[in-house]
Amino acid sequence: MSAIVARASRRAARALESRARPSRALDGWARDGWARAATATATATATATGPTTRVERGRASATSASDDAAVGLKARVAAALERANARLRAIKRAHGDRVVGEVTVNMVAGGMRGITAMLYETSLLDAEEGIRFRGRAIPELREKLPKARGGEEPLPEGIMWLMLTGEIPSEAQVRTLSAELAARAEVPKVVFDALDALPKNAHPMTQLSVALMAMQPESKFAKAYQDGAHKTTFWEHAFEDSMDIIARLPAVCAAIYRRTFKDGTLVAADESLDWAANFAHMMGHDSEAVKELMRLYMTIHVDHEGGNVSAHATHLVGSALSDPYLSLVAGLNGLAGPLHGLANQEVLKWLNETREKVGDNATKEELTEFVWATLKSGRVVPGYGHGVLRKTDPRYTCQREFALKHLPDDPMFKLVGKLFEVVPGVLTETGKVKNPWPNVDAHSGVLLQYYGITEANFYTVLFGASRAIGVLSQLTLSRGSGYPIERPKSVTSQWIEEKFGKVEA
Ligand code: NMX
Ligand code: MLT
Repeated sequence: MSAIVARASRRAARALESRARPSRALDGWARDGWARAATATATATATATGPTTRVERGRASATSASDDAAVGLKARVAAALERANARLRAIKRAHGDRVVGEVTVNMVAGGMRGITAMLYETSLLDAEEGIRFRGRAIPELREKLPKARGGEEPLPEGIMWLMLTGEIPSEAQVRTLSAELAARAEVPKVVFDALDALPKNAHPMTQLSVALMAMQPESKFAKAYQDGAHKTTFWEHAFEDSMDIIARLPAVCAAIYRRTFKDGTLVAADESLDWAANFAHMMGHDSEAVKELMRLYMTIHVDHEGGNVSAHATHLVGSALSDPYLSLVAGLNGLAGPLHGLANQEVLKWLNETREKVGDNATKEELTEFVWATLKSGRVVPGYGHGVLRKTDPRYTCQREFALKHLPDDPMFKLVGKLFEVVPGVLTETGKVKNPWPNVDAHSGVLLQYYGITEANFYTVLFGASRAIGVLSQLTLSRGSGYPIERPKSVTSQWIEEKFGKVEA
């Protein structure tokens, strides 16, 4: 057993122990039988699967089932990869030469919209129905994924397991994963030093990017590559880095929050909490309601198939065998754009602007006029429209359901509801907007501000922490399936004219 595995195993064992110990405030997180269930699952999964396949044999030689709390998930990923790779080989044999779609000049010149051009297994977006994670829609996942004790929202650890393996995890499996993440959560000091070197007014997304880059020298993937690792083991190193990154994100993001918007003091992790609840706790928000919101938020933002800017950028950079730190930062820098993830920040600002201008009892006519004024000033209406979706985003709908249950009388929530009645009509009237309906960002800020997370500039960091789970899961699978370096062809406008005929300008 390597020193790294031994160290991780000792930390995992300590984390499991601390969960087995009765704690002050468990906030719904199961106390009894915790360690027993986690250990039993890790052992049972490893035994049931057995190191029978090529990928698994590689895994089994690197770790030992009895002392690595992550083995449950890693073994399932190995088995899932073995199945997926066999299927992909068969698909290529049977359908490799089939035509998927046509590419027009408008598509080439129009942001590649509508071009089907990549494999991405963790989720798939349907223009009418919205996102499905491994074939399962959000309402089904809210019902079936494990929850915190006493909680009603799914734990993000569950969707991570699902994306990596294609399987709905048991409660015990999710808790094993949660324990493993807690065991890896220690953030190296260099991250805080790097953050301290930045001005406090650096945008939180810039801070997140810098913090992750400060951790990059620890990349196990980069080290393994330099040490000459065989390509069939790349996924394991990507998995290890991904686990480390996801484990540390709550502490890193909370530190950014507290140094930017609070007094800079850090709140210690509470190891009795699940990943999302601990995130809220370290930010300094401790109500059970805010923890439930974080669980839901972190689950629904996790992935949106492969073509969105953050997923695609991560995927593209990863295809050059850049390690998961480098790849994720590429994706997060894309998420920081106002047409992508930063839209959640822009929505809250725009809602506040709307409220200041028209008040809480605005008529539909007054709101319509305000929306037109936004458009006429050359800006977009943030939170509306989409590159693929052609209906209301189910992530908007599930946040609305949460609001109806927990904050039905909040004036900002009511404003969001009223805008839903006027914005689609206005956008349709422009004659050019292909999807006039709200997307995920139209709602998220209103829920966060209700629970005291009013700092809009931080919202994209929350989106990014969740998105990391999805894009790093796919990155691990991509390395496990040996996807090649991504390199589409580009052309010049002169090439188009030479091919189809010269035109008068
Ligand atoms: N407000 C004003 N104009 C819009 C909007 C909107 N919400 N949505 C689309 N348009 C315009 C768009 O700018 C384009 O105008 P032009 O031809 O003058 O350049 C025209 O309508 C056609 O665009 P579409 O094909 O409908 O949309 P596209 O696929 O190019 O862009 C978005 C998709 C999401 C970038 C776009 O709808 C938008 O800018 N929305 C507002 C920002 C936003 O909410 N982004 C978050 C997306 C979700 N996420 O989290 O990433
Ligand atoms: C996302 O969650 O990534 C956004 O909805 C943008 C997209 O899918 O293009």
